[in-house]
Amino acid sequence: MTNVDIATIFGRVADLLEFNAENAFRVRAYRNAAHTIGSMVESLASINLASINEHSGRSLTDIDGIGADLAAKIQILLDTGRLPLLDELEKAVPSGVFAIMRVPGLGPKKVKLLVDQLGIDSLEGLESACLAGQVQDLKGFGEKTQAAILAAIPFAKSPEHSRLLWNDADSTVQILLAWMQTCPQVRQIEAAGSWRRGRDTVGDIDLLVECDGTRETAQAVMNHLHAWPGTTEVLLSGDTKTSVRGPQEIQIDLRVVEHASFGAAWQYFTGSKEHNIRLRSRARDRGLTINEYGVYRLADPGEAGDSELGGKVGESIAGTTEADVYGAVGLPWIPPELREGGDELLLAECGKLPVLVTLADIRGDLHMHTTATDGTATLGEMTRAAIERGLEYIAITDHGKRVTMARGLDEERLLKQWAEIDRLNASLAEDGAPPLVVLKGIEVDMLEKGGLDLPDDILEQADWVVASLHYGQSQSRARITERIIEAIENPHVSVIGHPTGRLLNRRQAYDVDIEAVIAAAARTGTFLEINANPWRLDLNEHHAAAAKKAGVKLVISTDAHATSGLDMMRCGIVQARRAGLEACDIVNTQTLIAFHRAKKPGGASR
Ligand code: DGT
Ligand code: CA
Ligand code: CA
Ligand code: ZN
Repeated sequence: MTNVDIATIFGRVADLLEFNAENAFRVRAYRNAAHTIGSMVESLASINLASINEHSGRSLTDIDGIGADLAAKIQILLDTGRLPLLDELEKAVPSGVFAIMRVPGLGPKKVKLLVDQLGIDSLEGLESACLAGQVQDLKGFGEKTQAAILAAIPFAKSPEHSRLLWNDADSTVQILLAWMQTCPQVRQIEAAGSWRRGRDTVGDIDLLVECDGTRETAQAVMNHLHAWPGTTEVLLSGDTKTSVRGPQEIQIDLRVVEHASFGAAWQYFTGSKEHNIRLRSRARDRGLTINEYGVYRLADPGEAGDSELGGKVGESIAGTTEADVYGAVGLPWIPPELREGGDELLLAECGKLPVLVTLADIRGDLHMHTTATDGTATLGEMTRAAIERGLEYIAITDHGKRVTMARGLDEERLLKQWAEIDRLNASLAEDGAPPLVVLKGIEVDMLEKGGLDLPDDILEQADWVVASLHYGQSQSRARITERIIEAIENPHVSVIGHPTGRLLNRRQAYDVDIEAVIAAAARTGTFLEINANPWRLDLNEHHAAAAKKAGVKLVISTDAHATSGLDMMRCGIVQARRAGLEACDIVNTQTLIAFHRAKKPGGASR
């Protein structure tokens, strides 16, 4: 059981408890636990092992939001791989319910109404009920909701839903690499495919192993994958290739290659397909051919057809490393995040590849929540966690008062929090230079009718103002764009949070003229956020690249709602790298002094 498996199971329990209208606190406990566990880097299995080992004081209950009851459930899951509570809940619920819950906007409560009142038990049933106009008559639905559901059904049915979030795939990749390294026949192992390119979602995991080239060792390597505790099914098993099903139904493809071909295979199976097509065409222009085994001189270049092995293949000139493969066609090595078939070959050719931002460049995190609103850790706990992660500054940005569900802060509570931050900074600075500075921030909401949910005379006292749009997401494109540009034009707003509102696999972006937003941000010196939450990754790589081109600076923020959420910074970094961003494009790579200087003049001066 990986963290992701356990988080998925707890999330399911929360959905089903809510579906059954059980106690709201119990629902929230499971949902929070799922959230925390899903974003933890350290595995629950290893914490559990450490706690069994007498020398260590650590235990599962040390984790935010995990009490004795949940810890016991985690232990059962780690021991048996099953949770009796979930089995029980699932038995009592019609099987189509889970598919219906995937429709954006249909939470467990609404699904319950559909099931009870209309007897709907599948997406198809839901579709015909919408077409027959039955759904709009249910309490809390209406004509608009019915139309929205109908429009969202293809989205719920789409194969995109079988794609894993990058962060989930990444957890599985890390565990797999560690497992495969325990196989004595493995000389080298790497992961390729969309995971390596850092796509926001991953269709399947591609692994590449080098061994000594005999049939027996290849078989031993593949058997080792079959014996992995995460493998649930062997889908295919050939001489040098095998596919299995792993956690969260993800398919894992493993190929065994020889030393001389490892770099070529790694390059080939990293893709993207478009990138490879362009690289091959470049090779052909030079009388070469590239395939997954290496780069070869074409014996008769004139006959090089369009096929991958077109032309007579001659002498091998590269294949052991990726750098050799690119070098053979006169290019420097290209970072995987850029290999999408855009202008990367051109940039590589003229020596203009960007020096992509890395996690080590990050000095601050400028979007996070505490127990004052919907976070699970206190101001002090978030601060300590940030210091442990080597950050130099953070901004506390709890919700403004519009977000009533999260007990959003009114003027009085916000000023109280800021006074607490002043005291905290003073105590951090007691023994000389403080390890970290806490900035007084707020995440204000752009109201449905326009304007923000806190007044300017409060915002002008903030060090940092994130403005986000959480409500009225189905308004027209013109209206939403207008609301966001109004916020951008407010001199106190430093940055627009998760500018398009998308939630991967769950909710499409709201309809917004992103070009107009970028232009307004450029005009006013307002920053745009790359929200690092694995569900959001918003701005996406295309928008972030467009923002850079327009001269807008970006901020990569975790939007952490728990201490473990701070570790999601790396997901945002991957997205920024896909956008071709360098450290100088990202505001929170700056020192605190430079950061204050870079901010919009309307912000508070210190
Ligand atoms: P995914 O798994 O859907 O998230 O995306 P990828 O990019 O990982 O795609 P996948 O797993 O089908 O294949 C991995 C890489 O292998 C892909 O990026 C490029 C390479 N590849 C696979 N099939 C072909 C092919 O038919 N032609 C070429 N040129 N490359 C291929
Ligand atoms: Ca793949
Ligand atoms: Ca694959
Ligand atoms: Zn937030």
